Amino acid sequence: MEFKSMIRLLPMLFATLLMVACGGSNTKKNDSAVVEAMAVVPIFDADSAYSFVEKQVSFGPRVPNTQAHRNCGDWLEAKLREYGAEVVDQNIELMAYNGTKLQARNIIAQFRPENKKRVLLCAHWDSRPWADCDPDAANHRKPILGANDGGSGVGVLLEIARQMSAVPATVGVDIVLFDAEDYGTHKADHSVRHNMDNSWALGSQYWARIPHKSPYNARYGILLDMVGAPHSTFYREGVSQHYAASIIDKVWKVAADNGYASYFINEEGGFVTDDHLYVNEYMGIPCIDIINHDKESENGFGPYWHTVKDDMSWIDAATLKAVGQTVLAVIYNEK
Ligand code: AHN
Ligand code: ZN
Repeated sequence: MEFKSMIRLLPMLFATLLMVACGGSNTKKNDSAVVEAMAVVPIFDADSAYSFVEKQVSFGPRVPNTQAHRNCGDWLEAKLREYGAEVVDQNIELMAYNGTKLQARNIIAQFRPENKKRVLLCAHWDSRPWADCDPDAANHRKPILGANDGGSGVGVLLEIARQMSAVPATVGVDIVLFDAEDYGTHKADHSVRHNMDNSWALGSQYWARIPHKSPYNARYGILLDMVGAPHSTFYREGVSQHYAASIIDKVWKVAADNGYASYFINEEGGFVTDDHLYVNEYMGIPCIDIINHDKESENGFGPYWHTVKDDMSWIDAATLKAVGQTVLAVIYNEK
């Protein structure tokens, strides 16, 4: 046998050996069925994910129409190409609720684009133009760094991309980084005519109407939003529960099996208007939102949320690990 094809067989061999090693009480006769049930899941490197969050934050606030936003977008695309994805972007002008024209960019990274069996992973990469929840009113018109709100989900997805470049998953994966999620109504603008829920998630609203490929399909989607705060708690978010309860079941079970039940709480949380809403509503693809719900905080997301404090001090590698390892296990178990 050629050495190259040996290497390709190694994961399977390893899985078989594992079965032999731990199979004392296993009475199954059908070895191939047993091997099939075992997926080799890469080890998510939380320090690497952390550094990807740090890198995004180093550009400054990634607010549409700013140089930091353009620079970070270029870096994200280059990184995803480096990890072997076929990357396309949607450069679009989106109208914010206040009439501002946003030069926005959805970044779509396709792994194994020829594969019909696909899973969608997504996060928003922009950061909010205003710290309108800051305790200090002097900050209410300042942009946020968005280490957790934006940076964390993208950081986890970049590390998953890096892992897929080393050992591809069986299914095709699309990593979609949405722009202009966080340009929703400023708290002080509550009386404006445009104060409505669809002022948020502009990039995903666009993509869900006009995807990069038509028709677009995926078995399901997983959105990551605010997945880096220490001791985060992820509940069964309402929109996800409504459209994609079985996907929550699957992901929360994998999390528990991997020892992350203290993060993934098997109880209902509130409804959140987020990028997944439009993937569910417009595309009909069941999509869940893994989003930190902080029951103790006033706004429900955490004391840093939409404040100038959303910096690296709110990023904990242990939380990135819990989320990243869980999502990796979910996609590497797709056949
Ligand atoms: C609303 O506050 C309406 N939705 C929260 C979505 C969001 C904002 N995620 C991150 N920042
Ligand atoms: Zn936000």
